[in-house]
Amino acid sequence: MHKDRFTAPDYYQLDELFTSEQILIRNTARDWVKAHISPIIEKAAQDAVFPKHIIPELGKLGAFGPTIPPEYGGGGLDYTSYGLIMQELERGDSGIRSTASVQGSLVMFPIYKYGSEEQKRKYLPKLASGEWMGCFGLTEPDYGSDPGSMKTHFEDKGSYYLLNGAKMWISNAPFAEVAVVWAKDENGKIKGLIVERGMEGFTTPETHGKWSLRASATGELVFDNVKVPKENLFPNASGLRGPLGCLDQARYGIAWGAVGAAMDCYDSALRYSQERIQFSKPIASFQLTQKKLSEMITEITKAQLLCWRLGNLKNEGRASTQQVSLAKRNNVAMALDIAREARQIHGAMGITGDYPIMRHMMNLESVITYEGTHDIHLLITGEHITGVSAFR
Ligand code: TGC
Ligand code: FAD
Repeated sequence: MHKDRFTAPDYYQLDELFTSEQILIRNTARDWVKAHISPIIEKAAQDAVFPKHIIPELGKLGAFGPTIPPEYGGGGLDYTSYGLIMQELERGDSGIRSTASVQGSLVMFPIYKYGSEEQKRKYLPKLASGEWMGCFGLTEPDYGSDPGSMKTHFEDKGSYYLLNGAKMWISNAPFAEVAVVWAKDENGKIKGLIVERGMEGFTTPETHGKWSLRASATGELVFDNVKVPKENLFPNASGLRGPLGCLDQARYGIAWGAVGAAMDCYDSALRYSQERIQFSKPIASFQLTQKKLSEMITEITKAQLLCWRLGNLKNEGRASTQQVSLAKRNNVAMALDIAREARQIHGAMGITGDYPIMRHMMNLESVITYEGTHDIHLLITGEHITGVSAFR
């Protein structure tokens, strides 16, 4: 891969809207990505290997559970700082941001929000440092957009719960020590359980052959009569609102992360267009190239503003599920469009691993599907503005 010459676009001087602490956090993450992700990510993606050696470094960076209070090992940061970290990680690669999103928003957050004090003390510090990695099991082979119809279930056997079922498309599953699993009790109520690697009957086969998020490990969670200790049930989560509440956190991080991927594609396309000569001129001098680049920076700037405002609303505890949905949907689609246009500007070089474009583009095909598909988020907005649900 070419040397990472990334320069972040800031067309509307948005840096003036962040605090000096937020800028420091953002720049630390930016420098870390340049030093530790850019040199290795292309090979990791080509080889379809998650670079596990970065886990302790991500922990030290504070990428796992940035908003969790320090008494549990988290960073105690505000949501804008959290978003900026996700932006920088996804600038490096969506798979790296995914790993951090799952750990922080989908594993640490539910333990913090729904867990007992013992569960928090046992799991959160180790997850924050990366000593343990976690995964989040909601999706099943037959239930993706409709998680409320899940089949995975458990029975109360007196001294333990007996868990049966299967989850599919689970990020971090192949190596996670801890799985936050959503399953139905005997009354059909959705509850959350913490399942640990090593419990008899629990396996995590890896999903191979992905053309997307190749530097992130994805797998299944299979529960065959797994005896889960009673103390591993979340005492404070009941119904679909438990897992959906976690998704709001992760979707928020994705809205920021997608901006990072878009910025990387734009930055690369701008530089390439200034350096690539055709018809005796840089291709940046052609109107059609300028149209592409101008539209890219316009859309990136709008998405940056959306994130900044959403971050402030979240810091004030006022960001709604629907506002998060709108930002996730808009920003991921924006990033994917920009990746495709950037690929055009790079010509044939755009399909190679010498540039990050194709990797971002393929990654974003997962990002536009997971955490609620593009169309599901449209329907969430549609339901909110019309008052009528179009899901069923
Ligand atoms: P619905 O009837 O609308 O809601 C059921 C209950 O949940 C409440 N609720 C929420 N609560 C908290 N946060 C939210 N975002 C919530 N959305 C809804 C709702 O108020 C209700 O509560 P109650 O108490 O009245 O029961 O549910 P529905 O079955 O009609 O489904 C609605 C729909 C389609 C929007 C929802 O199910 C959905 O979001 N589907 C998409 C599924 C999804 O996003 N899956 C993601 C899996 S995890 C993942 O992809 C990780 S990728 C990680 C990575 O690598 O980065
Ligand atoms: P489906 O729900 O089958 O949808 C297929 C198509 O039908 C989509 O276009 C969808 O928009 C459309 N559709 C569905 N319902 C409607 C409707 N009512 N109206 C209109 N259109 C509709 N899940 C986890 O639980 N944990 C994870 O860690 C995780 N990681 C993932 C990592 C990767 C790389 C990927 C690709 C997925 C991951 N997922 C994870 C699963 C992800 O959340 C689901 O793929 C997603 O929710 C969509 O479900 P589905 O793939 O079953 O698609």
